[in-house]
Amino acid sequence: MSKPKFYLTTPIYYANSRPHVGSAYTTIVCDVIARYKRMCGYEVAYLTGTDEHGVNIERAAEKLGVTPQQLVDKNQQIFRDLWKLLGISYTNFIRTTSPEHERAVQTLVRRTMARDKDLPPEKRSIYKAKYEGRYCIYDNLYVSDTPEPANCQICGRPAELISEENYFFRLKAYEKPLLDFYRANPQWVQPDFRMNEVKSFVEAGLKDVSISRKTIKWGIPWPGDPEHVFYVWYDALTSYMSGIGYGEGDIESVRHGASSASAEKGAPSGGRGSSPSALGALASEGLSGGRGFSPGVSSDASGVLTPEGNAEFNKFWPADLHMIGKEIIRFHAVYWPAFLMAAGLPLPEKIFAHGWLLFEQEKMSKSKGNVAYPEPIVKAFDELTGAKVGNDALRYYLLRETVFGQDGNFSREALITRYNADLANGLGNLASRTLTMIDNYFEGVIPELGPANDAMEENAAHLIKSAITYYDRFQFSECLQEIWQLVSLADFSLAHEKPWKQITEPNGKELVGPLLYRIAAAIRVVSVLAHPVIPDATRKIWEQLGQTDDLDDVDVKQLQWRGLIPGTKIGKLEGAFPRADKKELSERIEKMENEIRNPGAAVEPSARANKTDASIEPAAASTAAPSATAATSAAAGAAAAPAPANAKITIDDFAKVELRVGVVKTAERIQGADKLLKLTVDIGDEVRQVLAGIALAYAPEELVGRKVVIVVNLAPRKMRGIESNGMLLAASAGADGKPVLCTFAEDIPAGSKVK
Ligand code: ME8
Repeated sequence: MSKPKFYLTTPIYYANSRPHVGSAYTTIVCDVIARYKRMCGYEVAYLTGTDEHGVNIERAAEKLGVTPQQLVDKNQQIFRDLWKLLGISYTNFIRTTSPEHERAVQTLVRRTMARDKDLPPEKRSIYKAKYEGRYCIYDNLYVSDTPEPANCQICGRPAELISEENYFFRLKAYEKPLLDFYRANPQWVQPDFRMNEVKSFVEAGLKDVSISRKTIKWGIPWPGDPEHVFYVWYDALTSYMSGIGYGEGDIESVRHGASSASAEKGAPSGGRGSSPSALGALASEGLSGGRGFSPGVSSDASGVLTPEGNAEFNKFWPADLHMIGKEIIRFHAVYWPAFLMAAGLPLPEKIFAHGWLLFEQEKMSKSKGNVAYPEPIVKAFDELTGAKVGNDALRYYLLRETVFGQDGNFSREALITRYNADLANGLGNLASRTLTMIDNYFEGVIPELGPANDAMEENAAHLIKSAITYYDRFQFSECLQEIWQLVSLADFSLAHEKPWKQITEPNGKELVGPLLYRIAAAIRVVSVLAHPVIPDATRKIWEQLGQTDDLDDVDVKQLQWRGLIPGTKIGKLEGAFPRADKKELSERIEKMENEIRNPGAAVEPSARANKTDASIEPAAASTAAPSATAATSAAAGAAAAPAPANAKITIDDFAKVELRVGVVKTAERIQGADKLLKLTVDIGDEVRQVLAGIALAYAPEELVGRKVVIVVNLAPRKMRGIESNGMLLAASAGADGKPVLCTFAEDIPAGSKVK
């Protein structure tokens, strides 16, 4: 019998920089769902990928002096490498610069235009017109549709003025079909409160959106009008289809405008999925919700969803789940269904918009630079514990700590605490003690349970059910709490019944055998239930319990506490989760993170403390640096080593450094760091925290109100666990390199550019 299908996607991540813990979060969550669904008997397609077009990619490449293609080629590999390190079981990876994707985007727009070709121009979904408005290049967001200055509502930065002729999508015409659709599918967006937000947004009125650009060169050419390239969201969203083979079928049918007719042919009955053109239908039939655009169309043996898709596409589309962060809900729950309605294609089954991981109360984000990276966490855990536990540690922490859907804080300390408490002292310790006793007292053979009617069995049965319900609802934290109840229960039994004492009694084996069976059976249940979240350790424990089936394929819905067969020989014993030293591990992670932020410049945190300020930290060093050259080279990211005194840089090199006038608002000493001061500096549009190695030359009080020169585009970094976000410029005088701050004799406002 063929398996039911389940198709889920992560967002297609921007390839302008490397992934951070935020991007890993969504990918890990999707991996947990994919693994869980496989254990429920589904055939899973799991798509992730990289979004490789757009201005932010062009800019990032320009800054680095490479072509956009070189940049995305390099970065997409970093994403893939990370997913490998994190054991992500994706099945498809789409790059938006791939020829398959380019073909798919062009096919989708052709299909849409072909369906409209008999409609009057004012009814067509796609048309050409002049666009003028403000656009945030960092978040790829239309901030306003008027030319007046405006700041981006996501990142707060000033948006750029855009004025050009574009292709537009007539989103306004989809207000009613969308609202009808939401009404007919009230749980389409999850959590529920996000569905309400989406509804209110559409109810407030939609505007048509531009879906092409003339000024941008880095994008997919518009079919038949190559001066235009696709605007990132039409391009990016289509990756959910190109990633599983849309555009790899009969493209000629679209090219010749025959797609609607042929697509209609195979549409499943009930008119779902391949309805007539949305606008045509709107105009002529007064189309309403529940008809035409419902999610849930799956291809059957005879059904061909669309001739432009290959067999994989026809099998897996529509997606069962688009998992995204809350900031891109509008694109997924408003634009995307409208684009699909216009193309007459079925809509995804569900969109889940989760909350943000915050770092020091702010959204972790590449553009703000306040990010934690997954690689140092995984590698430092593995190195310091001598076991492959880092991946599970990170996955467990991310799913256990935050109520899924809401925002949550990320903290390295909390991660290590959680690891030690729940994994090392919890499951790991329980498994290792139990298996060692079975090895010692029963020659490594699972003992009999005996005739006893067992409360543990009842508990386990109840818990299996509720864990499955939580998984089905994506309530991961609650699910893990539930599973760990069994760990606590088993722990309690051991502590209470003390098998190491009982075994010394004359009938010791009869007493201890059933107890160890009960606990081993509980551990087996935990291994299966927790497998989607901590795949590495559960596999290890599973094998140590002597289980031979592939854990990935165990049917979670058939799981039974008594599935552990007495007489089974246990495997080779090995601790699943060795304990981690918090301080040492935290320092190791920090050091590795600094190496990522400033390649080649990392110095052991402890070693740094022993050196002079000039070598403590690049940021502090610069204040005491011998010349401005050192500051600029560090700021340009060219490792911390100063350029040779006579080396020449180009004006473009210099232009990479953004210098501004700052006004010191507060200054204070840092306990235990004689030479460092912690300052807050007003740089015009924000107040930054900056650490500077000037404490021996300046008293904090004399700095408040003083104008300084600050490098504002230097990647933030931590010193003594405190973040420094910028660098003060100073000359250095005398043999001891005493820092003298750069300042201004004239009156000059904070935020003015220095060049
Ligand atoms: O938006 N907390 O790509 P992106 C939780 N290319 N999740 C986070 C996060 C955080 N601090 N930071 C990022 C794009 N994410 C587009 C998507 S889809 C067709 C195109 C996760 O690289 C979260 O899933 O900015 C968020 O939606 C996504 O990364 C944004 O990734």
